[in-house]
Amino acid sequence: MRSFLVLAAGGALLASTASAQLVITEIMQNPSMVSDTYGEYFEVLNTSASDIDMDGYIISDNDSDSFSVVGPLVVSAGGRVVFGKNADPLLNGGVTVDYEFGSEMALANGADELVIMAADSTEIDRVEWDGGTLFPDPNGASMSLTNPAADNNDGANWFEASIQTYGDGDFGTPGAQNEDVIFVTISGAPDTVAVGTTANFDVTLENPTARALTYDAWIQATGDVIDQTVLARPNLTLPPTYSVTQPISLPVPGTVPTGDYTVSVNVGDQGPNTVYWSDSFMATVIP
Ligand SMILES: [Ca+2]
Ligand SMILES: [Ca+2]
Ligand SMILES: [Ca+2]
Ligand SMILES: [Ca+2]
Repeated sequence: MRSFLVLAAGGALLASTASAQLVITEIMQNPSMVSDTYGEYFEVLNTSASDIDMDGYIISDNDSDSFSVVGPLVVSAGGRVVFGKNADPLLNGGVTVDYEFGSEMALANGADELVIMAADSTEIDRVEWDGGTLFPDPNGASMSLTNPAADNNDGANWFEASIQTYGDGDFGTPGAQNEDVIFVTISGAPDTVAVGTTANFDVTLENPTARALTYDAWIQATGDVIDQTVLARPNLTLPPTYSVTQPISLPVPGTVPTGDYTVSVNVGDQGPNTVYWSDSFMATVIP
């Protein structure tokens, strides 16, 4: 079974970005399937633990583009909203837009800025991209922030989207987690394992994106009296568009209590035990 959990904005990140609250995480300044006057969008993530109503917030650039959000526009805790030039998915390349800004803002393909201010003009977030010097300079793909906790006004923390999750063919993830994703698939898992033998199965890890991804991988065995990591591979780097299948042989010594176990293959951040993607199977340990 292929499965992944979209949890990248989970507890660990929330804790480290308590003051950031709203973060610009994706900018489509240069769509190619439709004209820029229809297809531009940007995405805002709420990294706080509370819902935020952006009613009255001001979005601007450094010169003449500016609009005030006419709400309510509630960004749920850990959730995202998409601001788009045009809200009609039949015209904008298939983007689901939460808020249409229309002619009040344009996202230049070269250097331009996005600034979010609260209704009292307190600056909340700012991205100043540069048309390719430090930032990506895509055409038909969004600029995507690597990690909501990273400084999003540093071009090194942005990459060009390389997967297509919406609409007509441009690359981007409007309204969804930016594209870090690793598919975890277990195959050949046993239903029963006798003590004194090994549990044998295959684990396939696939990085479908166009850039290298580094996460911890570990295998967890959970039963009535046991919940422990049985194999760990910290800081595993998967190259771009890469898939690897690894045979696993877990010894089941005679000291292991018989009974039902869940064996999970997890990928994420092992320190706080944050699982981003996983697959699992159940097996019965028999005498
Ligand atoms: Ca364009
Ligand atoms: Ca602008
Ligand atoms: Ca543009
Ligand atoms: Ca996104």
